[in-house]
Amino acid sequence: MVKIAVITHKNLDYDALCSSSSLASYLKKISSQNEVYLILEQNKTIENLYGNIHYYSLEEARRMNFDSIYVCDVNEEDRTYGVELISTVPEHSRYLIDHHDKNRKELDIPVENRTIKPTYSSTCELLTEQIDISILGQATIQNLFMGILSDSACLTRNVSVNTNQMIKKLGLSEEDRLKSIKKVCSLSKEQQELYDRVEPLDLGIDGIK
Ligand SMILES: [Mn+2]
Repeated sequence: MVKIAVITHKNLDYDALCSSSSLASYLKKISSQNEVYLILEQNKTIENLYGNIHYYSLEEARRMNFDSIYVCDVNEEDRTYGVELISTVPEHSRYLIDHHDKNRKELDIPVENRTIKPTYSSTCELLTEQIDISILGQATIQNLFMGILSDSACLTRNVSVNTNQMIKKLGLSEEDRLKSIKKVCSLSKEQQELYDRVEPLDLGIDGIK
């Protein structure tokens, strides 16, 4: 058995959640020898994911011994949930998959084990490219799309031709895409109330007559 930890950043957003949970289910699927533990900070966003996501707290993880560790969507010591677990596994078994370019203190992960693509919208886009998505279940595919949507502000920024190709690769139906868009991009009740209260901006400039 190979005991694998998958971790991500604090203050979970959909890209962090969806990339780490998708990678965890991928690692489970590629070998029956893999015993995979997704380690996440408590966050109510987790309830919005597709499929049954089973995860562990840091307290539980501290009591385990891992053979390898995968870090998703973060390369900063102070933003990583469970950062202390990294030093407990052999250096050559530490992996990073991320899309951020500017970092504070970087994680102690060998350069050859880092997959970082700063031009990508999201870690979910990067994962979609790097792994064999045909072995993933529909819920995981749907989660990968949510991660792409979330980090790209619903495909309005940081997108490229590659983003488009990866969305095509996911192969979701229009209906399924809309379901994810609704989850990620619509305003919450509280946000909508705030939005409705916003007055038109007065720039102090007279309109053109
Ligand atoms: Mn991200």
